[in-house]
Formats: sequence, C-alpha cells, structure tokens
Amino acid sequence: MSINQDEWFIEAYDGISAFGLKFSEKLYEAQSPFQKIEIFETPAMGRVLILDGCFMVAQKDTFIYHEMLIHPAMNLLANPRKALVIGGGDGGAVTELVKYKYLEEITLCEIDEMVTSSCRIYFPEVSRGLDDTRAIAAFEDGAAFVARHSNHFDAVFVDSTDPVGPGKALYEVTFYQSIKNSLRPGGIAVFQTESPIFMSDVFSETVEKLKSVFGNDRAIPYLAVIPSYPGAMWSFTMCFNGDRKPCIDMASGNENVPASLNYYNSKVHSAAFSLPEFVKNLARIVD
Ligand code: AG3
Repeated sequence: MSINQDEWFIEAYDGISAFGLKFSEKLYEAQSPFQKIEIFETPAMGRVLILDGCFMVAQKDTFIYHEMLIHPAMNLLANPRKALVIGGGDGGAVTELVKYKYLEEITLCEIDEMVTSSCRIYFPEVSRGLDDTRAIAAFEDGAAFVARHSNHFDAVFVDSTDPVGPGKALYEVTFYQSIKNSLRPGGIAVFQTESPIFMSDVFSETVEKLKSVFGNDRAIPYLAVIPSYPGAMWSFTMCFNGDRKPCIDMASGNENVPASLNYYNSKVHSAAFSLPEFVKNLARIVD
C-alpha cells in the first residue's frame, strides 16, 4: 500500500520511526507563541490534536491516558482536597478530576492558552471539566507557578509534552523539587514519563531524577497502552511526599473511584504497577 503524504499526518520520532493516520480533513492550524497546533479529523482514531508534530490527544484513546494519569493516585489518596494539573491544556486531566466530588480546588496551569481555547472548540467532551465551578485555569509557566506554592496540594499531575520546546522545563530537577515542596505531607505527584521503548533514555533519566528528589523507593513507574503515542507502551511515575503507599496490592485503596470509567479499575491498577523486567532495569528497580 502506498501512502499519499498529503492525506496523512505522520509523527516521526527521532527521524527513524513513525506513526501515522490518514485524515479526512484538517480542521485547525495555528502557530501559538509556544508551538504549532494542528487538529485533524481521522477515520481511524477520530479527531486528533497535534502539538509541534506530536500526537497529544486522539478521541479514540484519550480516555486511557487521562484515566491512567489521574485515577491510580486518586485511589491511593485519603481525603484529597486540592489538585493541580501542570500542562494538560486540553482539559482531559481536569475532566477526570472533577469526577471526585470531595475535591474542593482543581487548578490547571497551562503555558499555552491557545491549546485550551482550540480544544474547547474541537474537543468539548475532553475539556468540559474546565467548566466545573471548582476548576481554575492559570495560563502561565508551570515551573514558575509551582515554585510559588508550598505545602498546598494533595495531588499534582504533570501532563507534559516531550522534553523539547515548552515542555523542556518540566524535566528539570529544580522543577521536581518545587513539585515536592508544593505537596502537603502524604501528597502524591504523578508525571507522564514517556515511552520505555522509544524514549528509554528519557524514561530512565527522568525516573532517576525523581528518585533523587522524592527518595529511592518513592518514585514508582507504572504502564498503560496508548496506541497513538510512539511505542504505544507508555509510562507514568508516581511519587510520594512521605511514606510510600502499597501500589500493587490495593488494600489501602479508598474505593472512591468514580463508577463510569472506561479503562481504570482496581485490577488494572495492580497490573499497571507490575513491571516487565526491561522496564524494571531501565528504572533500576530491584524487588
Ligand atoms: N501528553 C503528552 C504525552 C506525550 C506524547 N508524545 C508524543 N506523541 N511524542 C498529552 C497531553 C494530553 N493531555
């Protein structure tokens, strides 16, 4: 089969691998002060949001990414009141958080307001959590924002892009220290930490940096399958400001997970933290 490049969007990774989707229409294209934003309609995955040439949201699998970013930590937290999402301008992470009625304050800190305004138009079902009365949006640099907060959040979710362009600052040790400092005792931070297959160096280095800040046994990676991201096997890393909770056995889970989810449940939770040998090696985890 031949591919007519005028009808396909292809994300090339490192110039040596690619994932592509045929599109029926290009709905939006803009250059924001930070990045190029594109939105396509595709027969295979529905609408897709592309930032600087990389898949961010695909209607067909976005629930997997956002549920797995948010619910594992929320299930482990006792009594969280305040949550922060850094990045995540599409609103998908906030939309998962508003499902927790006991959260009082849900802040989104996104550097690029144009991502949010375009997603509100083209992905209303993803961004609708932003309309919740508890949701507050701050359009500014996430590293600067978090550095101004201390002992404030119960949960922080870093929904970053790859470590290039505007996302680069979200992979620095000083940023990780500010995140730890912004957490209340017992708080949890979750970072999207890229593909252990195609971005194995970034994964490995990021987990190492997180361990150096949170403690060796307090930065725990877990996995989910996100078909529209390079390598599909995708990682997140959960970090504890205080004692590490038992991640795999759910004995301490608060059982408060919303009923209407499409991916996450307590067995998926345990499976996600059960790591393949090569991932344990990349994260230097010894059982
Ligand atoms: N967060 C971005 C994950 C990185 C994807 N990388 C890539 N396609 N090269 C997605 C934002 C969703 N809220």
